Amino acid sequence: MKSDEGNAASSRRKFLQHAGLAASSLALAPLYSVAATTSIPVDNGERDLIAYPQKRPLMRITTRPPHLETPFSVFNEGPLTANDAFFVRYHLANIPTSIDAATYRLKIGGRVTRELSLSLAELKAIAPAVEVVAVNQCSGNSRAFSTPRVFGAQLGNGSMGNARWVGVPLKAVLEHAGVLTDAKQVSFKGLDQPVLPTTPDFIKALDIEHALSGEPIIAWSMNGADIPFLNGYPIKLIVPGYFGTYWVKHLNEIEVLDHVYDGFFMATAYRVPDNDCMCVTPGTAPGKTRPISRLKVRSFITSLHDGSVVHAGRRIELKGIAFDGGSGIKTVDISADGGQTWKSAVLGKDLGKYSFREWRFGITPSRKGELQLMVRATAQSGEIQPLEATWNPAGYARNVIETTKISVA
Ligand SMILES: Nc1nc2c(c(=O)[nH]1)N[C@H]1C(S)=C(S)[C@@H](COP(=O)(O)O)O[C@H]1N2
Ligand SMILES: [Mo]
Repeated sequence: MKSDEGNAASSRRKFLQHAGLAASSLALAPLYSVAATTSIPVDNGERDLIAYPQKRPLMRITTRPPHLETPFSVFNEGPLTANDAFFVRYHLANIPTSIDAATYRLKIGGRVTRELSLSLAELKAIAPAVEVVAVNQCSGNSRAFSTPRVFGAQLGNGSMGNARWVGVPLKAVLEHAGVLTDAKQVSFKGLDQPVLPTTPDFIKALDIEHALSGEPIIAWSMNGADIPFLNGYPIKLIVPGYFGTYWVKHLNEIEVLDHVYDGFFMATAYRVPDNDCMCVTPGTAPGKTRPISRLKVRSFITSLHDGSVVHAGRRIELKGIAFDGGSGIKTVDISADGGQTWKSAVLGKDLGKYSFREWRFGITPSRKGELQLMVRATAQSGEIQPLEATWNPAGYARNVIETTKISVA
């Protein structure tokens, strides 16, 4: 909330110092060489842990552009994901390496009564700041577990995170510009650019009703600090309940359109089968598709992982997280018998319907040997996680009930 331009400028300097880059550099050099490696439980699941500016060592998926996943143990640290541990995803290799907060402008144009070019100070003055705790999850989170396997970045479960965002409602900014009555959609673009002219630019769009709903916000603060450079400094579109693909980083152009935006990242990419499960028979192609939208309900055990060892007769407290697309979490249930019987976990503090919800569950394993623990969340909307994984060609929106296999010694 206090991120005035002085802070912003110092954050820019810090970024450059840490990066050891001149402002003209194109590629973002990692700070350290490979610190260590870790792995996710799939073939070719080894991942280097690399520290980028403002980030602790994260799992590298790609280098150019940087694509980093959060090591899963981070989600046991608390319901908010620390800024230095938050995952990073870009599509275009030409990402900014230096941003000057003093000259930064957000342009609003298209079907509006007056075009705007707002400085950060003007943006912040448009309306009182609002705050939301919301999960940013990549559509392809957990894609590596799709069977049959699918193309695309082989993501484990670390392309998600939960943060407290502060900004102004998108609605207030659009109303300031004056939306014309023929408006149908609003498009959003950030500072990053394709390297080749043939590569489509990363532009996303929301329906005008959604854009004016008061829900999406243009944020400048993440967990009480400036948004880290790689997460979209100085401003990012926050679309609570929606997949991360709409959360445009380094947001600098908003356009109100009198038609449905038909660029590559809406019309071709980030689409799901047009049905409730967003799924098709594994290995087949969908007929009709639609743009991906709301998150599906999910839950994870965070306090134990596959291979953890516990002791027979000794009580353990399981801990984890659950979230959905914005109705809020109703119940989290645990099964220790392959899904035949379920017992309710105790829900932690409610940080809002778009947030991770922590849960806890006490259990005393009695028999030695392997123990499979399953976790299942039910949303306030009634949506519940499926026992069998659903499938679609892009591996989007995975939300099968997770099973953690531990050893009782
Ligand atoms: N400018 C810009 N914004 C972007 C993207 C991008 O490539 N460029 N990728 C989107 C996708 S697909 C995801 S999952 C989120 C990731 O946000 P993060 O890098 O802050 O974790 O950013 C979104 N916003
Ligand atoms: Mo994504």
